Amino acid sequence: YQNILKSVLEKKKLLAVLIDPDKFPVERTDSFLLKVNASLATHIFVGGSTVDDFVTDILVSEIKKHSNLPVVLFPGDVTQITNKADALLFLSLISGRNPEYLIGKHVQAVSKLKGSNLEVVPTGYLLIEGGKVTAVERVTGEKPLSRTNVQDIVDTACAGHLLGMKLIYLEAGSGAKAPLTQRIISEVKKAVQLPIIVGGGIRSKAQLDAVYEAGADLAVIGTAFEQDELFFEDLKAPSSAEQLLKEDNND
Ligand code: 1GP
Repeated sequence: YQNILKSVLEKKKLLAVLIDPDKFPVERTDSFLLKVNASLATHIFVGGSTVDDFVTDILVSEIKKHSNLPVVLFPGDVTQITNKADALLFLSLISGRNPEYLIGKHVQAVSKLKGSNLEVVPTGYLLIEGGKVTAVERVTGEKPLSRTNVQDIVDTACAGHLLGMKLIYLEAGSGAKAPLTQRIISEVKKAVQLPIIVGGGIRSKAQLDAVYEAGADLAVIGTAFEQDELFFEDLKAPSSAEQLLKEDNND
């Protein structure tokens, strides 16, 4: 969390590649992680809405063999908690009213977290209309917030802040038709003095830049990489020679 805060202060944008253990064949880890490591990615998020027991544990061990990026759990359920990751987004679905996803799963998680080294980061999670019914909606039974009622989104994020959440995650849902609008992101950013995570439906460099420009501190991309690894080419980290040239030009 301190690293995220530092990046926000330095105005450095962060990018998480989301790997869903339910969809990702573990044999692909090696080649996939080569591309992740050469890209602008700063974090690896691991999680999904429906994942079989122990699958996350095996996948995180494998990821750790092939990348030094921090691995952050983004769990759909308690079964996805593994001590092998670095941190856990302790997500509370504050856009919904289902007690299970506001506090119930968290109580269940406590026995799993005892003695664990995971850094637990309380995160206010807001599901917002993404143009289709998403897995989060199916699993939690919760309707997303309306895209057009921006004040409701802002008030929900502010309430999360007042409750002590350390991150706000604005979620359009995996595979959303379009990313969240710049207006939603910028209004939340203005109102809440916390790092803002934005995910769902980001499929191009232009969309990623728009999300950052609006105020997202950390963007999450899953589906676009799952469907086409060539997308990593658009998000390649500059080589050290290119980086030096850029810095010289800025001087
Ligand atoms: C989903 O925000 C993430 O929880 C990523 O969404 O799969 O659409 O990139 P995509």
